Formats: sequence, C-alpha cells, structure tokens
Amino acid sequence: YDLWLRYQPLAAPVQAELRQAAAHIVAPGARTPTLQAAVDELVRGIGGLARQVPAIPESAESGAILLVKPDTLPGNLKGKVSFDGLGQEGYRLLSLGGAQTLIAANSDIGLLYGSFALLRHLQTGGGLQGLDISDSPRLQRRMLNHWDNPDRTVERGYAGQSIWDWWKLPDHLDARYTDYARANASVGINGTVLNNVNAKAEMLTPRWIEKAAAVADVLRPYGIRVYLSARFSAPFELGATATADPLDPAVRDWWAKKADEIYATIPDFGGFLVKANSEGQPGPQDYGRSHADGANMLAAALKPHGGIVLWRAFVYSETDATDRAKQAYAEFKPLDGQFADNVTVQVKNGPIDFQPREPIHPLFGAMPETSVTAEFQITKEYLGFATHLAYLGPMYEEVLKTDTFRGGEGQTVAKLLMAEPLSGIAGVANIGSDRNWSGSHFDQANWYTFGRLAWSPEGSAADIAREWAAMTFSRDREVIDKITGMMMASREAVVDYMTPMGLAHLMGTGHHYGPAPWVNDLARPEWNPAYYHRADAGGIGFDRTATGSNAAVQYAAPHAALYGNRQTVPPELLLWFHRAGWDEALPSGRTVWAELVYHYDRGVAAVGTMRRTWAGLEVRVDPARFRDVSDFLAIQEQEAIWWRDACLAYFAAVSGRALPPGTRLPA
Ligand code: GCW
Repeated sequence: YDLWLRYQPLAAPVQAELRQAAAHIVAPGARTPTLQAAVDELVRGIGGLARQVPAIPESAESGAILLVKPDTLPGNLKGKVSFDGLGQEGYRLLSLGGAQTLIAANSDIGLLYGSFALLRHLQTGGGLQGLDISDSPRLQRRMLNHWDNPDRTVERGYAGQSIWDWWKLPDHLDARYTDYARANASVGINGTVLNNVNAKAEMLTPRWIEKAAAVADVLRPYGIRVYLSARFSAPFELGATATADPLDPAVRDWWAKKADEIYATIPDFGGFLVKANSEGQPGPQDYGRSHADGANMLAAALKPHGGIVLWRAFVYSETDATDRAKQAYAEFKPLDGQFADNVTVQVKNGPIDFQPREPIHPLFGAMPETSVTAEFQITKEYLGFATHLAYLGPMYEEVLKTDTFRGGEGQTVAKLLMAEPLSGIAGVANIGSDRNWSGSHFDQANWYTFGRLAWSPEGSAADIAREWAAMTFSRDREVIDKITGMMMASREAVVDYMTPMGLAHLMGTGHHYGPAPWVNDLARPEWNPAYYHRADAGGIGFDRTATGSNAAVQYAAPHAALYGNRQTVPPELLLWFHRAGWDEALPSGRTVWAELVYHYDRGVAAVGTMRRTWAGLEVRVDPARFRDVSDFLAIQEQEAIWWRDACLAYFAAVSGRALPPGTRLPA
C-alpha cells in the first residue's frame, strides 16, 4: 500500500547523521495546504528514514531543512540563493554549511515537489552533504486518465474496483484519495481525468459535479487538477437540447453554461477529455461536422475559465478497413491549423492500440499548427494484465526517444512534446482499490516511471527502475541490480512470447488476454487477429509499403524510406511494415520461420530467467511480497509457454512448416 513512499529506516550511521541534519523542519510564511503537505511529508519521511520525528520550529540555526521561496527567504540568506530557471513548479535542493539544507522554489507546489525529491534522494542512498540539485518539469500537463465508470468498474483495469467511491462521495472522503495525491505529487503528476473516455452523460449533472468537486478539494493541495471525460452528446441525452450538433446555438449555449457551472464548484477545473466518433462514441461527425468543429465548441466554453480540451485522435471506422493504422493520420492531419489554441490533440503512442511494440504514431510532428499530447497506457491491457511482469519504462523511452524527422533530424517525440505551446502527456492509469493499488507489486513501477518520464521525458528507464527498486524493495546494491535486470528485460520478453518481429494484436478478442491468432470470423475485419498477421502458406506480415496499404508514407521522408524498405526496416518492426516469405533469409542468418520460433523461445526463456533471479532474492525481500511475485512469475511462465505453443502451432499449420520439437499443442 505504501508504494515507493515506504521510508524504511536508513543504515544506522546514516540514520544518526540525518537525525542531526534534519532535526528541524522550518517553513516560514503562510502555511497554505500545499506547504503543510510538504512539511507533513518531510516529517513522515524523515521520521521513518531517521527514526526520529523532526520538530517544526519557527526558525533554527542548524540541523534544519528550510523550505523557502524568494519572499520567505530569511534575512541572512537574501541575495545568496538563486531561484533562476526554476519556473513555477521547479525546485532546488541546496546544502548550506552548518547542517542546513534548503528546499528552494518559487511556489508552494515547487516546495512540495522539492520535498519529495529530497526524500527520494535520501531513500536512494543520497546524503545531505554538498547537495545542489535543481530540477523542473519539461511538460506543462502530466496527467493520468482513469477509465473508471460511475459503477466503479474500470475499463481495462486489473486492480479491483475504481478508487473513486462515487456512492459515498461527496460526503465521505476515503483516506486513499490523499495517499493517491501524495503518490502522484511525488512524481510530479499534476492532472487527473476521473472518468472513462467511454463517458456517461450523467457525469456532467450537478450531483456528479459535486462528487468530482469533493475529489478535487482533496487533490488541490498536491497540485493536481481534476478533468472530466465529456460525452459529446450530453446536452441531447440529458434532454436539454434537440441535437448535439456543435454549431447549433442552443448546444453551444448549454456547454458554455455547463462550464460556468463546473467552474463555480471546481475553480481550477482542468477541462474535458473527449473520445468522439470512435468505437461507437457520439461525436461531431454524426452531424456532418469535423473533429475541429467539435473540439472548438467545447474549447470556447472552457476558454473564459482557462480550461482546455484534450481531443483524442484514437479513431478507426468499419467503413474503411484497408488499414486501421492509417486512419487517425488520415482524419486529423488535414485539420491541422483548425483547432483553437486551448485544444490539444491526444495521440496514442502508436498507430494501432497500445501493443507490446508499435512504431511511433505518424501524427507526432505531423500537425505543426496543433498542440499534440501523447497518450500511453500504464494499465497492461495487451501485456498480460496484472500477472505478467512487464516494466513499461523501456517502451515509453523507446517511443519518446524515437526521431520523428519532422522539422529536421533530432526531433524526437520527447522534443516535440516539450516544444508544444500546450504541452502534455497522459497515461491510462493502472490504479484501483486493490491493496497494492496496481494489481501487482511490479505494476506500481509503471505508474512511477510514467510520472518520472512525464516530468522529464528524456529520462532513462533504467535509472528510474533502479530508483524505484531502491525505494520499493531494498537499498542493497545487489538486490537493486537484480530487480532492475529483471525489469529491464521484461518488456522485450513479452514482445517475444506474444507478438515478436513487429506482429501485433494476436490477443484473444475483446478481453485481450492470451493468444488467438486463428480468429478470423468477427464482424469487423480489424477486430480479427488474422487481419494483423496475414499469415498463410506463402508468408506472414502486413504489407504497409507501396505495394500494400502504404501506411509507411505517413511518416516523415527518412522514416518512410527506412520503414518502407525491406533491407532497412528495423528487424523488430519487420512484419509491421512488410510481408515476408517463410523461407526468406534474415540478417540474423535464420529464415523468417526460424526467427519466429527463436523469438517465441527466447521470450519463454527470459521469463524462466526472471523466475530464477527472483527465487535468488528470497531472503532479501519480505515474505508476503516475495510470495506474490513468485506466484505471478509462475503464472507468467505458464502463459508464456501457452502463447508460444499456441502461436507456433497455428503458424506451423498455416505455413506448413514443422513445429519445433518439444512444442506442446494446445488441447
Ligand atoms: O485500447 C482500446 C480498448 C478500449 C478503449 C479504447 C480507447 C476506452 O480496448 O477499451 O476504450 O482503446 O482507447 O478508447
């Protein structure tokens, strides 16, 4: 339950030093709820780490942590501490002589972030001597998206019921909301969409707004703004208008009044997230209007209050089934320049749907006149739900570091996101009311790493894994090395045993758990796994080059050339962009068929390695968590074998190639 905020006692000598150096917490100036939260966290954290609860005097000569802003800097320090470059949310941690440590910031929220950063520094083995660290977030909006329904089910959630206990809101505020806020603030998340993008109109009625407002009140001191997913047809469905046409004056008026009403109860409301004309959701196209018409209508309603619209680009339709991967670009690119300045288009990391591996979404960098926000999935809809260990840091990093070649070389996804006038990143939350929050102990790391990369999109997944392992499991170097090793190998293992070589969407239909490459009889072509792998006696893979769907040309020229060419396509994306014959030779020296077998086997073997590494940590980790992880790894290994055997049996059958010896046919 404590997540990475465990604050376990430090080793005895370090503990003694910290007792001296942090005997007092001094926080001059008005004690706002945010400043109070910072002080409380330091008291809690140092109390745990040093096993001595600090005092909170008005001032202290030495042995103190001082939380200061330019206007609360004590007289003797005036002119001596620079706050330059910290911005509104950044912080500086600075050791002064005489056992004084400063947390300096321009705002209370900067002080809260600085307090968490100082505690993280101590938790991961850092000391207070010679400290001078400055940091500030590179993106304005660092958001979680909850796919939580009013009945407390969570779409694609594997961690129990929604943490939002709507039935008891607004009168009862679960203590979890505060711990949720602390955990998010500790990594710098500053926005949260409370409800599912498949939204219910009722969320915008007064009694639900009141519930959202109560949550917002709890989150506010932690710098977290509340947003809501809005159902596009709400005014019509709630009986207020005869249509939901975004150009209809009555509809526009309803939304404007709705925004006024929301801001009257939630003055810092963030805005609306909208899934429109996607998977059956209503939208402006129902009235012959464009995504821009729809987004701008909501943007106009929010504008006077400073709110924004996050308009999702996740669209694909049954009427154009040539290549689902092309549809978002085809629909949105022509609208570039038409969106209001308080709209951002929220684009999934890849063109299909949160697969274990996809190329980047072609819309990154393709809409220079429009703010684009990246959407990642933290919950593991396509990566084995909560039982499979898959650390997503390397996947996020892979996407963020990919060069889009838009506007020249070196324009990585991270760089483009950071340069947007309305900059942001969103992660579909993996949080629920399970005791461990995320469905498994290791899935907490995905929440953590999303937050850390949202703060600093050019960060390293490996560094973050080490940090998380130290805070969550143990400060022992060997334990950290081993756990980090497991984490860093885990996502590629999943790619290998589920969808290697650029394959995608082979999961069981609907639930997306387990293999089903044979399914090919569903109503919509792009729901069928067979649509994606296209395996038959001749070969396997989706031709997205000029001889096929030509999706490759949606990328900037260097990428289009790289991906479109069989010789230069990165091997991990081969079958995403190309159709290959089973016996074609690959640079690895293996044929396509042998390479496929190799990857499936390698994935299974990697899980075996994870199991053995974990088994070796038995006495180094507490028994309860040790057992939980062991059990899940055993499930993962069985299911990796299931994936391998089922997929290889199927591909062997369609290709007429021999099944590798030892492969079990599924019953
Ligand atoms: O990943 C798919 C999911 C849907 C989800 C949709 C979306 C919220 O299978 O459950 O709906 O994407 O992102 O809108």
